[in-house]
Amino acid sequence: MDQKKSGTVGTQAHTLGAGGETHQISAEALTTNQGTVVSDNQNSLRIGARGPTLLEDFVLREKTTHFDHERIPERVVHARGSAAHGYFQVYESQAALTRAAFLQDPAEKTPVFARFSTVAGGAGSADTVRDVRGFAVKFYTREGNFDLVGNNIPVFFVQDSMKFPDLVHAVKMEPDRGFPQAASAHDTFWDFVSLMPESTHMLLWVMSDRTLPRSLRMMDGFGVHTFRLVDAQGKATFVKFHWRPMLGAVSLVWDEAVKIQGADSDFHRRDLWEAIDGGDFPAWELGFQTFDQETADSFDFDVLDATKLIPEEMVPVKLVGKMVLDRNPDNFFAETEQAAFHPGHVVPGIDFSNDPLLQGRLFSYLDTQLSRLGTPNFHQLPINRPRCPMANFQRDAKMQMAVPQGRVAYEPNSLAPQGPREQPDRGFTSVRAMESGEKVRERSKSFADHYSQARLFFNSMSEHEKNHIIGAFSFELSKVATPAIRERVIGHLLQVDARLAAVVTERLGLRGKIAPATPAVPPVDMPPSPALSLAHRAGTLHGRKVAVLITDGFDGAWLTQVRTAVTHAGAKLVVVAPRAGGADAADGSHLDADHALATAPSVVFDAVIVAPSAAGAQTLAGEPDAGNWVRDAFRHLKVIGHVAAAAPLLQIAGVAPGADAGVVALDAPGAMKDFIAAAKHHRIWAREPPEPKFSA
Ligand code: HDE
Repeated sequence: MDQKKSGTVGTQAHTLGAGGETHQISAEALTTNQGTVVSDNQNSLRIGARGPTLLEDFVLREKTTHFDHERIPERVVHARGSAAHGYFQVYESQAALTRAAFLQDPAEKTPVFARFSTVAGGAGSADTVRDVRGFAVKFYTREGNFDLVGNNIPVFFVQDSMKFPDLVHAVKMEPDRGFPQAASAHDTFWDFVSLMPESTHMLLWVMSDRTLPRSLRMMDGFGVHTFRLVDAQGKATFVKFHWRPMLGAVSLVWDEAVKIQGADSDFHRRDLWEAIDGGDFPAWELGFQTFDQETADSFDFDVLDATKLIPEEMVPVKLVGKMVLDRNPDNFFAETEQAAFHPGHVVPGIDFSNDPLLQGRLFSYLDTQLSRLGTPNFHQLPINRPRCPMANFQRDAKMQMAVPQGRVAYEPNSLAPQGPREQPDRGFTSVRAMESGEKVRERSKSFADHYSQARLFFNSMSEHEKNHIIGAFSFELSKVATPAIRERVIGHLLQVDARLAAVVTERLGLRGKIAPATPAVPPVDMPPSPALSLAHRAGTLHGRKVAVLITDGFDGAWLTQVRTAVTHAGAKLVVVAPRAGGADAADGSHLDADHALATAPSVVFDAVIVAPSAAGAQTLAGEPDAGNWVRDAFRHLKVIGHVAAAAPLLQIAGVAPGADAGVVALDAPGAMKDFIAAAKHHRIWAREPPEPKFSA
């Protein structure tokens, strides 16, 4: 086709919206950034069709220059992230605790933008790596933006902000070789944490199922630090923030997470996007753990220490409101990438504590925006802009989008009586607090107990959760090449739990006696906190994906019933067939497939149904992809429903019909109910070997 002609057909243009901020696709002329209409977007300007290109070609140079600068530095941590818009609504007024505007009126919907992330990997890294997840929410309240910049784990690796760059350097790719990407299983990470006893509690969490969430929609969130809520009279109450997913909190198993990295490295991003796109809006409840100074003083630990949590059994979590994410971003870069979160973005009614980690963060997040977004005017980007009036005398700086009027850019002034003025009554006021002491670089003695809560966490886990922690330590330390580092970690584990330390030692094949680490203060045994275990959360199929594997000759009427049952339980039925085009039912009708078998291994589903025809099952029994589909579903403890005709395929996969409560024959009437009931539990834990000898 003639290149020149094809370029002029159906050209679309981006036009600047009225406020200059929105770009809408319209069928108008394609222009340069200066508005000059472009006649040819296919060919650069040259002397003769085969001659040299001219420097004069301002269209080419503008387009190329803009393209060359499309990338901005990725976040130094939390680079890989996915986000969505939504709203928050409080259940009832929290005026008794806080004057924060968005926590007063149950009828008021406060817009939010929530970004979830991994910590260690780069922007293009895989979603299902073992890592802490960021859980950052920007509330666009009518009294300013409040950013709750939390994680999916309630504690942190280090107590003082001074250690954060070291932690991050240790976990990121090793600087000489540039690997491993998005992984803590390497020497520098374990070297650092083994020398930081305060990391032990967090390590227990990181080696647990918490760092392998099934979905961003199915994980908890925590504000981590102690904050303050402040009422209209200035009275402050300490608070820990919690987010509880309405879809339940569930995790992947390790082998599954690893295989998903190959099958779909965008697994979490796609899952969040598709759920919202399909109208299945994820939601979380916001919880407060509130307490006063006297209660704080009664604890054996310090509430200013971010390596400690407050067990819910000691201070219950009160659910105060709900966040619903109901809209995907229009543009990943403009919104998700340019969103600038900062724990220092607070509103009247919310204040900080002296947690030294939080105090350091209050500096870091503003500073990082200057290098990432390049200007102190980052608040003018649409995603960061407050949705309430904003006025002050800050002026100029790079990429100034506003055109302030008048000659007054200072305060006090008498020349602009209508200009913005401070508001002693309704403005943000810090909690009045008496602070005194010597100027020191010193860690409080109240931060010295590094093992009691690590023990608490381990002792609060169910058996399978404990085994997963043991498996993860064994796996990660097996990838550490320096024996002294492994032994130092085991020294800490000996202070946590004897079996944990012994099994990890054995799995690593370490010989000789390893000395326990010397605690700075003797650990205390706290009563277990069942709330820390995910095993006690109620099961549901809501938001889950159930895959059905069919072949030509499948039973169409039966499949319709299966779809009804699965949909009724709140899940989505996904049809997988040997070919992308789908399969013909026994009655001659045709069903399109959602995926071809080779592109949709069972790891990306929550439960599976094997429903080929007898002939189809014979053929599939000879296909490695099909065998792996069933074998992996079984290995990953998923509930497997099957028709009688599936027997040859089950046999190849080593799955005996009726092997356990999670292998459900679906031919009998009413059997679908059993399948749904079993699948709600997500995994058949009884199927898992109690203490695998070598594998994770
Ligand atoms: Fe962050 N952290 N952090 N962090 N953090 C950043 O800010 C930092 C910490 C968290 O989706 C950076 O804009 C310091 C704890 C989330 O955009 C940076 C310290 C918690 C996100 C930064 C911490 C977090 C970040 C990188 C120790 C849980 C992603 C880019 C004092 C409570 C937010 C950026 C998003 C991002 C600094 C520790 C959560 C460099 C100095 C503890 C969810 O400013």
